[in-house]
Amino acid sequence: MTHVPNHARHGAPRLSEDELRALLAQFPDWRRDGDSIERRVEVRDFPAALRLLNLVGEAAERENHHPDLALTGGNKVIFRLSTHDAKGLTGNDFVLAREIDVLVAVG
Ligand code: H2B
Repeated sequence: MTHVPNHARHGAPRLSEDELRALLAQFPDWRRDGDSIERRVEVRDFPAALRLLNLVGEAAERENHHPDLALTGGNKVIFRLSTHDAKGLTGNDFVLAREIDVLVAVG
């Protein structure tokens, strides 16, 4: 498992295509879309979606790494991660992606 720190690192370098390929293989629920990675989750209902968004929002604020978030169709949540400072994907995106995976898994 790739080692990941627990706080966004300022000035983190963009990942190379090789690094991205290797990391994405460890994140099967995420798909790459250009300079972002995205995960879509369908939860039980609107309150569950709001709870998940709040938990992810708190994690993001703790890490100072802010995702794009959307809630559509009443129970579908979209997470979209990119490092704006680096204009691309960095290790910081995968730190938060792993945390989102945990929060989704625990419900
Ligand atoms: N979030 C994301 N997703 N990308 C960034 O580059 C980023 C961030 N930069 N949150 C942080 C805040 C930066 O603006 C501050 C100054 O640390």
